[in-house]
Amino acid sequence: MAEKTVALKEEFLAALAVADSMEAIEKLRVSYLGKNGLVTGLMKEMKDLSPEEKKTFGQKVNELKTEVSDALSAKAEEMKALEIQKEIESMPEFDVSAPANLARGSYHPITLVQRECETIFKSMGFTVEDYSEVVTDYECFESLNIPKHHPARDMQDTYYLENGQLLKTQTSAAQNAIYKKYKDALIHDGVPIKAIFPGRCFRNEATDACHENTFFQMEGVMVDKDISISNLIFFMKSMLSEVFKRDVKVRLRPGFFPFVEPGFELDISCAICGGEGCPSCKHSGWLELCPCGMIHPEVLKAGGIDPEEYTGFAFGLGLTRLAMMKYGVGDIRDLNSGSLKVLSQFTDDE
Ligand code: FA5
Repeated sequence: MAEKTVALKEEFLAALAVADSMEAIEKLRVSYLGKNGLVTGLMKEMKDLSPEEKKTFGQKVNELKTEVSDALSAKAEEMKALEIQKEIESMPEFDVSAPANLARGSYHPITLVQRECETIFKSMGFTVEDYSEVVTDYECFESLNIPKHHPARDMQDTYYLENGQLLKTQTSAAQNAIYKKYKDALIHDGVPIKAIFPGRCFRNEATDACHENTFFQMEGVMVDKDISISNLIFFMKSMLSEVFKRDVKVRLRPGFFPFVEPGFELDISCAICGGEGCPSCKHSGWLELCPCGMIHPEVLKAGGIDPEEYTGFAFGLGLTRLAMMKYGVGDIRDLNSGSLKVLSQFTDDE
């Protein structure tokens, strides 16, 4: 009879070794330890044995019962751990160090272009100035030779605050403050004024593919003795060639701005259509990008600088339009849309 328990144990261990699920283990438990199970069946066979044999065999069967039960429990634990492991492995990858479940952020294309221009101008000795978005009428117009009721104001309608201040229509609004900030160094130490001031501008006007009511400009001024139009053209061409990484086709045509004399419109060949004509360039093949000119004597005077002794140039680069040209954005409104689908395409690896 003892051999029977050994044989049954071997048979059970073989079956247990191939059991690969909780269900299979449960089936084994029922077929060995259940009411009609194989181990229980051995117990039933004891009734025909002598009392002595009953004792020895009973012990063996009890041992077998305990071994089977322990082995089943151990295998069930092992199987549970395996199933948990499988579940963990089937979960999506998780990186504890990753920031919240958000797509990677990116710089706005206007920020990218602005930084690029700043780097270029800094390398040419210009300082980068920051200036307020809310300005006075004097800063935005009067100091720029645009008195009240001057028709030039019609082209730059804006948003006025109740206290008479306004949202600046042009970065030129900072010119007067810059001249006053640096005039002493110019006059007493002979340090030329070379500054750029990027900023957000606002105009109350209808929007279309190349006009927004909120857009960015970057103003630049240089004042010293003997500054001429040649200096202006040199700086403009150097900057645009650096930004576009190629020789850029530009054209200068006369332009009127009360704060420069002479004044020019600097246009660049439309990069969207290659100069063929499209809605972005109003079908002209050219995009008005950077009005500029020689600073008007009245503007220098208002800044505390003697126009008999000093001359200078100023330009007002349309940063938003420059970003459109550089990145091939056909509609200016996409840049203010806040659409991540559009804006995330311009990420650089800074
Ligand atoms: C001016 O704002 C002058 N202050 C520029 C200037 C500075 C001239 C210094 C001379 C000397 P204008 O209104 O043309 O000029 O605007 C300058 C540039 O800003 C335009 O060429 C264009 O690129 C951009 N711009 C103007 N209005 C808008 C608009 N509504 N949406 C997008 N860009 C605009």
